[in-house]
Amino acid sequence: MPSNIATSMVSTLVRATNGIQSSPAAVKPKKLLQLYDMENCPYCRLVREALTELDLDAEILPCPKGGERFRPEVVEQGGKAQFPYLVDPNTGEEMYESLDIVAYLFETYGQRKLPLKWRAGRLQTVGSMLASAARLESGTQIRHSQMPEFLLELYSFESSPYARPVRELLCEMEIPYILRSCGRTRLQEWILPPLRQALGITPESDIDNRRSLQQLEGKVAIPYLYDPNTEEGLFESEQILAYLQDTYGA
Ligand SMILES: N[C@@H](CCC(=O)N[C@@H](CS)C(=O)NCC(=O)O)C(=O)O
Repeated sequence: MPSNIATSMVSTLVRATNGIQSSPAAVKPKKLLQLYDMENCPYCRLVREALTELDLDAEILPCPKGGERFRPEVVEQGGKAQFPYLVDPNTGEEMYESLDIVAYLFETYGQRKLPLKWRAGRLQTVGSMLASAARLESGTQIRHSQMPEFLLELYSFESSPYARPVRELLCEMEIPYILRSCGRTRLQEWILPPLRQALGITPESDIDNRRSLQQLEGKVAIPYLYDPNTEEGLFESEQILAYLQDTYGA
């Protein structure tokens, strides 16, 4: 296993059951939520975990250290460079503070009681800091790139060890994208895609993005990147990383 995936797996294990399973929100936002985010920031991770758990999509606006594309927008709108920063065009809410954002998402869209683990939010923050430590500076430092014209789309769930390096690179390159949430809802989804294919298993899913991907590509494997600029659709983290560097690397 390449070391990149091994340390990503450590982050996944540290976060245990967080950011994997979905129980879709009662109400889905009409307009995409916007999240100003830094991939390996422990606070931003908590918000992305909640997005997976509520099955909410969002436009991710990457703000690595030294970033110039989206960081200034946060300072202008909110008054300081602090991440995560959520903008909800549906309600006009704009907010800092990861745990406030998580509570807001559960209340506004989940329309259910905040799960106990999120009420012990400080513990989640400590756990997320440990997960960040495993990835050192990955996904936090700027890497210059060309800006795509149209938003890329990444099918991902937060704790996927393979999707993480893709999100890190998108963040470093300051490439904005639509995060298509693809949490798991069925036991069969825990079987890795190659084995599923070998056994002829096609898991049912309650998740719209998983069902769309199955229809579009005939299988579900995470991560999956769709680039409307080139009309390329790619599975396999290694291939997606190479594609992003070749297509948008400065
Ligand atoms: N209490 C805040 C803490 C957020 C925070 O400290 N974020 C760091 C990144 S991990 C930050 O914005 N640092 C400033 C910067 O990166 O410029 C929360 O939970 O959202």
